[in-house]
Amino acid sequence: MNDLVLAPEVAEALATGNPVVALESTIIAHGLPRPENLKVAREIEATVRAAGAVPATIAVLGGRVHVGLDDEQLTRLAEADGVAKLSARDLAVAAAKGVDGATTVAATSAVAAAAGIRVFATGGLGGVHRDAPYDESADLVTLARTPIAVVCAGVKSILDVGATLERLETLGVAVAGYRTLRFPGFYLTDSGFPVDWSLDSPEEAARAVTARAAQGVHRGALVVANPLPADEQLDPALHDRTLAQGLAALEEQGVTGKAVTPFLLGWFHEHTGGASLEVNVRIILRNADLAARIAAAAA
Ligand code: PSU
Ligand code: MN
Repeated sequence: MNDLVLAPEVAEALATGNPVVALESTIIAHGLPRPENLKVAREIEATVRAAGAVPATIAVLGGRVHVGLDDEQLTRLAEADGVAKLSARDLAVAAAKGVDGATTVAATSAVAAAAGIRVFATGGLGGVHRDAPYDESADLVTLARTPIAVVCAGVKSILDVGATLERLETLGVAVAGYRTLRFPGFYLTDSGFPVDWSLDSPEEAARAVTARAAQGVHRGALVVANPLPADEQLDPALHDRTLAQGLAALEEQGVTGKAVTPFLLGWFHEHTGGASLEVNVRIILRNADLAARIAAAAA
């Protein structure tokens, strides 16, 4: 067995074939401001439970990879300073160093699949950034080789969405809209790009999850892109203005590498009078609910 620390409830659900939903921790430690982050982390877990699945928030504590956290561990992650942002490639070094770290979509999906979890909920995927020098999230290549269904609101709208969709196609990551043929734009309902498929119920999405395993052909992820209703999205004019200013500030302040995404999300949260935070929380809770329904239907 892998050296993963499974919470008792998660181990029990996996052993008995009950539904489990993996949740990432970078959202908590780096994507949302304190103190809302802890409140939201608890709400996400409660949402998964209410829809009939066991939540498994994934994070690294003292170097060990945890699948499912208790409230004390969740609090530590949300409140501690110096929690590292860990992609899949960082997990082994983090173990050697014995550090605390939050897992990105890449790390979370890799750990979840290793633990036997088939469904994962997040906010928005990483992807290809808009500006040179070239910056592409490891979320994309990791999803290419990780058999998991990821429920998200598309890719973050701070990215080059068209380029990211092209990369997902090249990498062989399956993409379907949830009840839509428009690819969602995270804060925005519609990114402006179409998708080839829609999955129209939790049961249909669950059939895709089980068919992939039964076929044994495609090793990559299935992205289930769940848009916000149009009346709940961030005002598109406010979005575009804030993004333009955030990208300019990024360059001015010389922010690069893995600090880019947290910087831009923080920029939105500070410059939209709380509106982007509210939208971000709604996105995550809606995705947690849908993921739990898919996991329950697949169980
Ligand atoms: N979605 C959110 N908030 C986040 C992220 C996604 O609503 O904070 C995180 C995810 O963990 C994702 C990461 O994997 O941002 C992408 O970071 P990067 O672009 O450095 O790969
Ligand atoms: Mn990057």
